[in-house]
Amino acid sequence: MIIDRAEVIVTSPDRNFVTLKLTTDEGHTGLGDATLNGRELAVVAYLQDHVVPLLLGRDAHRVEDTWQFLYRSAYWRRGPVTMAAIAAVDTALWDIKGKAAGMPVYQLLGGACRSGLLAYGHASGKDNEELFDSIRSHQEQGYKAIRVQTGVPGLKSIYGIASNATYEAMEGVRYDHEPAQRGALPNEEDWDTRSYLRHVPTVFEAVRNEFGPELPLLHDAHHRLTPIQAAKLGKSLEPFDLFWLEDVSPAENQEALRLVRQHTTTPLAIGEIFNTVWDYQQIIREQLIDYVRSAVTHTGGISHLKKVLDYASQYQIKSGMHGPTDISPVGMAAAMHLGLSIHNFGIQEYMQHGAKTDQVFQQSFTWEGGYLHPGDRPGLGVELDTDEAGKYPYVQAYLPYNRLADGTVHDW
Ligand code: EZ4
Ligand code: CO
Repeated sequence: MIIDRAEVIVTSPDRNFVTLKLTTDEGHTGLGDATLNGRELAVVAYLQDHVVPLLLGRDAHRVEDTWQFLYRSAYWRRGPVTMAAIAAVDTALWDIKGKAAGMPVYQLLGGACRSGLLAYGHASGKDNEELFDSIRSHQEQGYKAIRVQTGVPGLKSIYGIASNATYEAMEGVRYDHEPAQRGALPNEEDWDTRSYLRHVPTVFEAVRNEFGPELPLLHDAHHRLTPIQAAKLGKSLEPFDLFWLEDVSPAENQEALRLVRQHTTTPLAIGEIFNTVWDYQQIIREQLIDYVRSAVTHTGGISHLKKVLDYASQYQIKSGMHGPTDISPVGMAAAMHLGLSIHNFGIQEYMQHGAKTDQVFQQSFTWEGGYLHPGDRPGLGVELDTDEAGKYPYVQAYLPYNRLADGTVHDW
């Protein structure tokens, strides 16, 4: 079975998505997600100019060999652009293999280890009152685990608060769960670590008082703290029994987490911006984290993320795959097939896509009682409607960035 067509499809129904579509001489098609939020066109060029010409004529069944060929023959290894491009090829080949075998991808990965995937959603509010409403509305939608983000007194606009979102979809509809803003320049947000560290524990105390001890709660510090500040936050949140605390410090400094770990038993999740097992080598080996946050889309595809998670499993570290709106329905499906088939699944992030996105991508997954399942269609279970996709051309969009009160650029 030979790859005889490879197309890179860019569409922006509610936000930008980059999708690789491979077609074989036997007529099977496969999809892979290559969306890199705010830098989408770099991956398009990498795929179109340098990868597509190498795929034509290759044996579509050789998933691992194609991965190794693309990774090693480039000579320049790793990095988000390269690894998103390789991920898209890998995912599309798994999709094709599933269709050729007449089986959903999770069956090819060893079969289901559970009946569904516990998922968490994003509740947020400018203040506690708005937050509580958002938590209740997530519970009504079935969510059994909830991420909590709030505004901080004195700061105008910070990451993760839906009601602050200024993102306008093409027809003027606010798209709540989306930090990227359409426009020629990134938005500027503000940040003050001391106010944040004082405020967050009061929010979790209020949430526990209102919702009780059972509800699994998560929080994302989004890379903004130094190691000692991160340690302090983990310690101050211990009474509120978090499911995890995410991205407490800029994760490229793997050793920083040793210091955090010495001070707190709050479980740590990291890795949404990582792209290979090498980014995790030390923190897995030294057991400095509890959850691996990588998405299939940004970590070399199903083949490579499975290796990361198998390695993590030796240390009782579990999956917590990234699932924001910038992971396309194809990337989400890939995550669900992988999550269903590994033993060390932890939790899946699940933010719902917009209605137009769901028209462009026809999907087979189910969402019931707080659990996701990828469905049983052969392959990934996602098809892309190219006519629908064609209605929504790429729109420039950037993630915001932070400045401190004195004007210094800070981690966003
Ligand atoms: O900021 O996906 O845990 N989720 C996150 C996300 C990221 C965006 C960046 O594109 O941190 O909201
Ligand atoms: Co995050």
